[in-house]
Amino acid sequence: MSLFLVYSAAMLLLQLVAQGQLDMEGALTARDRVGIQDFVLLDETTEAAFLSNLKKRFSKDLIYTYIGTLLVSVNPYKELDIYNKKQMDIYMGVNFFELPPHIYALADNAYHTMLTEFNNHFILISGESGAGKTEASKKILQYYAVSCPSTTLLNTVRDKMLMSNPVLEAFGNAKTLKNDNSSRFGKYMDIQFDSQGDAVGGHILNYLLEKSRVVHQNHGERNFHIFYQLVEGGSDDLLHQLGLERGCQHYNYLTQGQCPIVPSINDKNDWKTVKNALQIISFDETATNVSWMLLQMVIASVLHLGNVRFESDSKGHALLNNNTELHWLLGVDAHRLQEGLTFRKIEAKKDQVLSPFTTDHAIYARDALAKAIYGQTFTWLVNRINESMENKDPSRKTVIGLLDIYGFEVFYVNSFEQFCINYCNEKLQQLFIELTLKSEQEEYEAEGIEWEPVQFFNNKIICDLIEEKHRGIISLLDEECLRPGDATDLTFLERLEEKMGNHPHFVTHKLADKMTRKTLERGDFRLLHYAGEVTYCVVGFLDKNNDLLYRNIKDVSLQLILCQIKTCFRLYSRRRPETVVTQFKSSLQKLTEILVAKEAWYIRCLKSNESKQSGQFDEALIRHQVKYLGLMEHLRVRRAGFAYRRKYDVFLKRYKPLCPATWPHWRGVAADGVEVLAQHLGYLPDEYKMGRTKIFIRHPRTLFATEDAYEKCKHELATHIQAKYKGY
Ligand code: AOV
Ligand code: MG
Repeated sequence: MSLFLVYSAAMLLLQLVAQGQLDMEGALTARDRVGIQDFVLLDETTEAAFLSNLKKRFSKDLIYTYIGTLLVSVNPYKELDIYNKKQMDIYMGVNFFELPPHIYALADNAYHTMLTEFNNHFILISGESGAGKTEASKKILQYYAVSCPSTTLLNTVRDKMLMSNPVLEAFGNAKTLKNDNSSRFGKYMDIQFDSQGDAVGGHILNYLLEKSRVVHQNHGERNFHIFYQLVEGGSDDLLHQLGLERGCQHYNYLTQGQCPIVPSINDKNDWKTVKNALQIISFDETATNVSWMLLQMVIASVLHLGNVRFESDSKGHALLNNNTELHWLLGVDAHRLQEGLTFRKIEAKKDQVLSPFTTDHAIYARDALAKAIYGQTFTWLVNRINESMENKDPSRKTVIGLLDIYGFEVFYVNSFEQFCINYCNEKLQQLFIELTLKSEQEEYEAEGIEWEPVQFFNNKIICDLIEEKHRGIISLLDEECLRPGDATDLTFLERLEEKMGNHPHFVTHKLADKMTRKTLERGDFRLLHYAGEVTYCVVGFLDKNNDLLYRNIKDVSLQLILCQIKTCFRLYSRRRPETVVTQFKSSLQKLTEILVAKEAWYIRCLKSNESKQSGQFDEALIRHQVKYLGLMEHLRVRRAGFAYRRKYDVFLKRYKPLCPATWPHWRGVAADGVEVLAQHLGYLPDEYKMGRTKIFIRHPRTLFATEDAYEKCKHELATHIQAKYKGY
């Protein structure tokens, strides 16, 4: 009887929904007031309508809007009171479309799908620099750490996962012109869950840290936060112990950007946070104490190294100005380091010859050492964090991967670092296209479902231009790096011009005037990326890609602090190491493989304005992002198609209790069972399609009503059984 009531109610709901009488948005007035919460329900799919909806919502502090299950987020540049435990509780276990859009809804939906289907997921967060990716990834991690049920009393792994953020941000983020807390490394984090849904472990993969920042910062930018935190927040005793003076003005490596103080950053407080976080991350006190001391020594050593100065002798050879700084480089024989910084060791047969450096060479050697020390320390830190978050019981686990990388960026001068960062974004856009626009349409074709094809720009052509074997920019760069003799940044540029001159996405100074009417300097080339034009200056490309340390510096650095914290220098191997960009390329290839094996969720972050102001909706800027992120195409594909699809057997297995003919067993082919079920649930003919292997449902609300009916039915069944057996 009660089950019948549930069926009837569900069917009524379904019919109302299908007839459009029951709008998810509620009353029409509310819809006018706050805009539409899912773009799929927008009356027209024009860019103007899209932007107007986004703007309306933004003005009400509604920064989240869906396109089906994709979440669009607009950076509010102010704290909103929507990220607290109460909000988390509201979103826990509730159907996706039942509540206003929220990042917690997406996190929760991924989580519950993972639990019911026992499969792996990933959340791809994209958008340009300053759009809100890192903030989004932190919100998601907090959601899992705080609100998933916990079977253990001690939430140590969760705490460690949460605490990994401030630590890695201190060492891997910095103020840039785009973002006061810009990620200067890529991060992919697996959050591991056991079969009860308890978060039991985590693992981080890090991608290409922008090491050059350690020794050089552009005007208006800073070095990594941790340096400022130490010299501002470290105790007098500690600074004394490390031979440091308070205040960043004393350090060459901290003042090149001429903006050591940033109003939005409190280095002193952040230092405390990092210290506490490291304590939580450690396994045991003594181990951390040792490592924390070493970490501080490394930071201090880099600062001291930056203050090492050279002068020329009468022959133009480099001499150390004074060597007091060197004594602070812990564990190093000052004499050998001095030699390493001013001479190059050349091995001729069995003899070793010392060839003196010019001051330029010496500075180069010094900076190379500082970058290497810092880079290796960062890797070491990630490894330590991984050890501490390791899942002790790896049986039956599923994961949700969170990807937060550096966003697309264009500065006044763009160098090798921007080239790598923008290439990475180009790859992720390609992955998005492959997994959504392209595969969606291919799937309809494979399943024999009718649909309206949607045109979209495929950025594969740009990915190929950069990474194609033997022909792409990366290959040409590597060839120049490995070519003995007279290879320079300019010969690399010449090779590019020779080979790429006719490519529609490549512009050299020779062609620039004709194509874009913007002049290019001789040492520049321009790429027309999916997200816009970027002019790269080739100066430094070869050096940064080679990332070499002179041999005797390597010998010295082996003795150095790093040796004590047991990291080995990759550069120490006899074999010539792979170039930086080639390693990066293969790590991105591996990342793609990791991701495609999982079910995908997307968050597209939009930057609301360039001046980091709250309440400013820069329409032109947002239109540009909506365009290049392919949001309109995504919406059209969603509208032309079906929001939800499931294999027949999976669908039947879940919903068969909703229909007497399929419950408890359906004896025929799964597809037929699904058809019977759909008829019984009152799906209208236009609302669903039967493909070759899957059922396709047009609107999420149809599924949502079915899911509701299922939940009620489960509940009814349980109550019924309890009541029946109560007397026994
Ligand atoms: P990004 O990760 O996308 O840039 P962030 O996540 O660091 O950008 O966001 C930049 C700044 O915008 C933050 O420091 C906050 O001040 C603000 N912000 C972002 N999201 C929110 C939010 N949901 N609520 C309030 N403020 C927010 V980069 O790492 O540079 O690509 O490389
Ligand atoms: Mg970031």
